[in-house]
Amino acid sequence: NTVPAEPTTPAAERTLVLVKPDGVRRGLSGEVLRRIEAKGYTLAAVELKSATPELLAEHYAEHAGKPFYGPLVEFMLSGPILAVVAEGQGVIAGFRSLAGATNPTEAAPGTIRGDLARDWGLKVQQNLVHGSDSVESAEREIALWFPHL
Ligand code: IDP
Repeated sequence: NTVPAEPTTPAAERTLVLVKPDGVRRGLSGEVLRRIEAKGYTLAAVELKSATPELLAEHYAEHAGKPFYGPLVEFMLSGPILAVVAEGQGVIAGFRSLAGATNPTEAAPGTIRGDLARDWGLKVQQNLVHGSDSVESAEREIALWFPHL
């Protein structure tokens, strides 16, 4: 990466990225980290984790009661997850652009989901990654996945 002309602000924006169990299983963790770094964001924390039902209940509280909630939790418990804190100005929206649309069939080519995920005919979209959607969610989710940060 080219060094920016001016130093970036110290209190840069942060987001929580998860490489979901499908991504880790398919050996795509490195590819996701590569795209985050190639875009110019900084990796502030990277840790392989196992989710718990309690953690997921908090992480996905907004989806409780939706038809895909049960399958979503089951999927997120199906294997290790790579939890990442990425940092940089605009990283919350920027990572969501890198990730692409939630539905991998609709996600644009060039995006993580558009290039690397597909519809497997399952009850839950296995779309490789999660990225926080606002400053409030990012701070809440980082505290959940990285309580020591
Ligand atoms: P996002 O991950 O793109 O922010 P959310 O709406 O927060 O999307 O949904 C959380 C996750 O739940 C999605 O990434 C996907 O794995 C799953 N999901 C969301 N909507 C559906 C759906 O309509 N059918 C199946 N799975 C879904």
